[in-house]
Amino acid sequence: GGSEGAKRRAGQRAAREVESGWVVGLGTGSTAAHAIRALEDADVRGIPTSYQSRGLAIEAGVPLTSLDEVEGVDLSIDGADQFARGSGALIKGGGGAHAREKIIDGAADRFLVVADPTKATDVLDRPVPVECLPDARPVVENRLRECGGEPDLREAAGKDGPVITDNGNLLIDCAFGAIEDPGGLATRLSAIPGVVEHGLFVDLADTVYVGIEEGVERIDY
Ligand code: DER
Repeated sequence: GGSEGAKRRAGQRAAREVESGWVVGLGTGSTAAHAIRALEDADVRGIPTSYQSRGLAIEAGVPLTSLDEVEGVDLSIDGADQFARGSGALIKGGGGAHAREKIIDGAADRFLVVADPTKATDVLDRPVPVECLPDARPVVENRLRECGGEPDLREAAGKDGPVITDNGNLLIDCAFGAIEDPGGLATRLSAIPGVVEHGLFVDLADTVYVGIEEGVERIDY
């Protein structure tokens, strides 16, 4: 979705918040990619959240590190599939990287979301990606239905069969319609045995940068 110019403006604006010597979480997706490229000459170490963001960081010459080599994460920059304007709650996982993203985004002192205007909404209503241990899929799908969802196994492109995540698990996109209580649903999804991680990011985003026609809108939470 969203125009590439809007994504670029949001990503580049977020990258300007990075200071020398910082450890930066490198989000996944086409919007976060602009932030990674903008860090090309910065004196930072990046922690990637996927093979995709790792490859982009290597291309950009951003030195890589990992959680067990640093004291903490100063800032994380990541995209979103949807964000609720009022609360800053997110749906992430369109790129299948939300398990590692939530670890890094949650560990960061500040978590900046970068988005184009198509991601903004009043009420989250996109399907929620759920990463699931492969053998648990039947029981996870049943529990997702009990939560009022319609589970849909994410089929791969360029490979027969389902998508396999960077962690070796399956992805289930679960439609719930309008999600009036993201926090309550997030708690229920986290309690399902076999669920590795879901794409509801509640109370995590500190700032959202939205690339708009004439610049970048900043929303602080
Ligand atoms: O997977 C994710 O959560 C990504 O951040 C993502 O879905 C946003 O991707 P985009 O910036 O390419 O729209």
